[in-house]
Amino acid sequence: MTANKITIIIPALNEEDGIERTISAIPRPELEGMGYKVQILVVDGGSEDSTRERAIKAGAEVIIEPRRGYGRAYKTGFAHAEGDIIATADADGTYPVEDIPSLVKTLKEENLDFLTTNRFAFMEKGAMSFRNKIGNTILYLAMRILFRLKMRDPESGMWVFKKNILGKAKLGSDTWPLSHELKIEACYFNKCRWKEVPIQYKRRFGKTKLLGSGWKVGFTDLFHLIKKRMIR
Ligand SMILES: Nc1nc2c(ncn2[C@@H]2O[C@H](COP(=O)(O)OP(=O)(O)OP(=O)(O)O)[C@@H](O)[C@H]2O)c(=O)[nH]1
Ligand SMILES: [Mg+2]
Repeated sequence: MTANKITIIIPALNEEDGIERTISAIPRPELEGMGYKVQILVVDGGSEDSTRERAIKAGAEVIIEPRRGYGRAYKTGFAHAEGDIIATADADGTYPVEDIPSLVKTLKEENLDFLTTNRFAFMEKGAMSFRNKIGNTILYLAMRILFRLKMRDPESGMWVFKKNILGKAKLGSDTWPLSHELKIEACYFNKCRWKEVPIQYKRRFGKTKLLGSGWKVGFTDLFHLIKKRMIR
């Protein structure tokens, strides 16, 4: 592990519409000015469009993870991350990657281990469907009841954290539940110092990569939360 290095992990599957804009919005000079070396790591799930070429052109390092799944992509990204701090975002332009420097400052100044984000704070109209808002609210209540974690947005995909928290995290999910599983592992089982901060959330570029119906994904997430409470 290198000191003062930040790795920004971006999972991507056929995101040629958003990948370049996402990478170029990362304020690399500002992070370097703060004393960080910057590794931008795109974990490509075998895209069949120009995602990889565009990511390289925009200055990212690309690794290919042909095994499908959002969680699988992150676990592979974690294994290749060189930084002592990790930040994450989707490749679709929805998350405010320009806020990474201020999020890193909050992590450091408040001596936190894990920082997660709340997309409901400043959400652009049309950025999340009504159905997904309902689903996410049910998951928020489940997280609160089952794990006593008051996180408004347990499925948010933008996190900034110290890499060393991964050492004790048992991450079983290869798919969407990885997002809340990481938070549960860090904040509930390993009692790390955490905070949820409000962010802007924008409409995505390109098509969603959620497979199947949103309800199916929601029920899988809820079932995973309940199972995680019973068996770790
Ligand atoms: N490597 C890899 N990346 C994936 C896979 N599935 C999704 N992704 C990426 O993970 C991120 C999250 O997927 P999204 O489709 O944006 O899911 P979401 O943010 O819940 O929903 P929308 O943004 O509203 O579509 C995106 O950058 C996807 O390209 C996969 O199987 N492999
Ligand atoms: Mg997205």
